This record gives sequence, C-alpha cells and structure tokens, in this order.
Amino acid sequence: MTQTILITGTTAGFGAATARRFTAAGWQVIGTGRRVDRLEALASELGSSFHPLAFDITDAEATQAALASLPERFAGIDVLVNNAGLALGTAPADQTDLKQWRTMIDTNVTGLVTITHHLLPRLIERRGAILNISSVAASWPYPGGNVYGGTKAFVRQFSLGLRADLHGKGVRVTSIEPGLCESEFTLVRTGGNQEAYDKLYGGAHALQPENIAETIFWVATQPPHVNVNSLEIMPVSQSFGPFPVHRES
Ligand code: 8X3
Repeated sequence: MTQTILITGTTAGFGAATARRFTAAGWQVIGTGRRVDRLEALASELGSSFHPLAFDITDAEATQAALASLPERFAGIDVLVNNAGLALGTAPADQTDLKQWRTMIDTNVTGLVTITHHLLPRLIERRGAILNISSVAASWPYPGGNVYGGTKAFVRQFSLGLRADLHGKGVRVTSIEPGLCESEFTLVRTGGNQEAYDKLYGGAHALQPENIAETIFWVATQPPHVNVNSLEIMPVSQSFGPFPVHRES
C-alpha cells in the first residue's frame, strides 16, 4: 500500500529535500508551508504524488481547516515530519527583540504541538511515526542560541514524552537533531545577510539538506518494531568548544 507522509515547511531546506526524497521512493507527500508560489513550484516538479497545503502553522484555526481539506487520497497519514521552524537572530539575550523570541516559540513550539495534536488520532490509527526536527542546539548551548535552543530542547523532550504517552500504541517517535546545515535557515536567522551566510559556510563543508532528508528517510523506513529515539548529526567540521571562564581582573 502506498504510504503517505506530511512534512511541514516544505518551501525550502530540509522540507523540500525530504519531499523530493520520499516522492522519489514512491510515497505520497503532503507538503505544507506559507509561500504558495514555492509550494506550487514543488507541486509542478513532483507531480500528482505531491499535495501542497498552504497555511500558516502559527494559526491554529488555519491549521485545522487545512488538515480538514485534505482529499480522501491523502487523508490517511503514516508519517508526520515536524520540520517547520526557524531561528531569528544571534544576539545575546539582553540585546534581542522580544518579538523574535515569541515568533520562534509560536512556530517551533506552539505550531508544532498544534499540528501534532490534530494528527495524533490518524497516526495512532495507522500505527504511524512522528519525526520531529530538533537541533544540536537542544543539547549544546552556544552564545546567541538562547530561545532558539530552548525551543529545540522543547522539541526533543516533547518527542521523548510522546513516546512515553504512546507506549503500546505502535507509534514511533524520533527527535532528529542536525547541526550546521547549509540552507536558507541562516539567511532567515540573519535577516537576509548574505555576507554572514558566506562567512558561516565558507570552507565549512556543512551538512546539506539532502543529508538530513536521507536521515529522515532512513529513520522512517526502519522496520515497525525499531524506534530511533533521537539522532544527532553534525558535519565533521563542527564540534564542541570549551566552557569559558570569566575572570575578574
Ligand atoms: C541549528 C544548528 O549548529 O547551526 O539548528 O546551530 S546550528
């Protein structure tokens, strides 16, 4: 039987690459996002096995209405990939814009739990899977990560909590935690600063969205009795720093 996956945030980066990976493997893909032009472009590229669903994930009513509008062929969902999310800014906590913090929480936390809550009955019925895109920032704090890291720690812990609640129901849940990956993510984070983008990725041999898409595909296609609880992935070029100690002079 053809399987169906719903991927949030398919208009760029991990989401678009994951939509391509699963359609190439014969899955039906529902791709969500706000930017209709990008969803339509992906629909023309991927054909009838891709169903675009345009809505703003921070709008609970729009989310519910969009899910209710799914045609019969796409209504049964086997896998949910909660990919929609963003980082805004890299400034220290005392110099950030509260609006940016709230936008990250609205998308990365509230949007994610809202769509998950709506889809849980279908996922339980199909003994499906939930793959949540967290980040290395969930476990490893860095300067300027503040609320972004906090939202991703939520995603990781929510995933583990879901596993506990879904015990015995045959639903798999995974927290996928990528590190530095070359994508629009950084342009969004820096407000479109191409120079910062080039500086960050120059010579870094960062992960590519296709690496994450392949990881998601591997997790989703494990045998039904195998649950990957969490999976952290970095480029070889990225690792860990020392704990800084500030000394009074
Ligand atoms: C973001 C990962 O390493 O760019 O989720 O902070 S990193």
